[in-house]
Amino acid sequence: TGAPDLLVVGSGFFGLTIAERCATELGLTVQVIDRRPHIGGNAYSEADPETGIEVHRYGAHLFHTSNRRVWEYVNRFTDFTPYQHRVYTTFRGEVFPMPINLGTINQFQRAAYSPDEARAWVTEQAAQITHAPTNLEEKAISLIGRPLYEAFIQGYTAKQWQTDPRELGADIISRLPVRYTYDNRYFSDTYEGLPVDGYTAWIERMADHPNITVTLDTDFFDETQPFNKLACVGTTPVVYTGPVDRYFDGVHGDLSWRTLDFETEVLPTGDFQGTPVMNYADTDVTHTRVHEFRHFHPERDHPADQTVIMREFSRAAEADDEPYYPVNTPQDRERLLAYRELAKGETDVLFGGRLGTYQYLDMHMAIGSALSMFDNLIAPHFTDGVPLT
Ligand code: GDU
Repeated sequence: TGAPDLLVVGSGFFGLTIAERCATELGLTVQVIDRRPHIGGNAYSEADPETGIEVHRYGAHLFHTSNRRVWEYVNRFTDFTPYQHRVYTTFRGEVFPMPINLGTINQFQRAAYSPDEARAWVTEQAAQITHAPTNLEEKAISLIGRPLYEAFIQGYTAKQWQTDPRELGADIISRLPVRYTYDNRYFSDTYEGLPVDGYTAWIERMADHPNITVTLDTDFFDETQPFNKLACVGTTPVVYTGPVDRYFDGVHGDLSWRTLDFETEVLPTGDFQGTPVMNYADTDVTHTRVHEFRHFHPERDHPADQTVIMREFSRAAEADDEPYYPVNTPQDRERLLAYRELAKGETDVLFGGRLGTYQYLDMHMAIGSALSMFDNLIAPHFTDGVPLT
């Protein structure tokens, strides 16, 4: 016992990648703490007690990456199924494939456009944006034209972000491909799949090292708890993956986050919607999407006459809510710069992950960025004495 070589605050993918690399590659002792009663952050999943169906408690997590190093790294801890994500969206009582592809366009237009004809139609509809798009709305219209934007993006985005789409970054919509083929795969990455025995088994294997101790229900900001900020910063190197504004007590104002609410239901049918994720584009439907978990694992044995669905609702996060998505308005960006300055001055504390950097990182990006932090900052510090920060 005694002080660990490194304290990691947060047991999501970023924190556990750091912990695992430090323990395995450098032989360091690593203490990981998490405020929640379980490991894995928002990637946590568990079997529904009634049906045994794996439920992603914080919304569907689909693993995909084009980064070979990340893919090889994650394959140390789990095998992956050949799952490929596809999404459909309901708009005015009709189901369309998402992301927008030739099938979506032809169904929407009741047409049989060739790829070139579809492109010409969209270009015509997009012509009103003549300058470089600077926000989500302009970017979307420049990509797909106004009619498709109004049908599939505007309402959904209003429900998900409840922020004027002209205040949102263009990068949010650039996440979605637009294709002039009938390929309706959600992701365009080289590697994709779901962990064969679930997310929690994968995550537990990352933490399963004699040098790694994970302590749950432990809040870094609660001075009565072990490994709290006051006691550790300055004495133990820290990798902090919680919200960056929270670390500095909100001195530059709060950053805005979206949180999600979920309504989970077990239904007496073997198939509720015939697909893993159904989006709802209309604003009179208050949820953004419905997840039906059995469809993520068609290879598993599931009950023939029961299914688990989860309706997802989005709203602004308040102080006690789980932050999910950085909203990143111009005001947020200004505050973030101020927090980054403070973070730079924080000796022996590194900030990482979706919350610690206030960036919309997918799982593979969080893992990739943790591997880089390990290579560029942590390993040089512990092997060659280079200052950590
Ligand atoms: N969007 C729409 N309509 C849609 C889908 C998306 O307007 O039908 C817009 C929204 O503004 C949304 C943005 O496009 O915020 C990006 O869409 P994503 O699907 O990437 O948004 P999410 O972050 O909610 O997606 C999450 C994961 C994705 C993927 C997806 C699966 O972050 O990696 O797993 O769920 O359904």
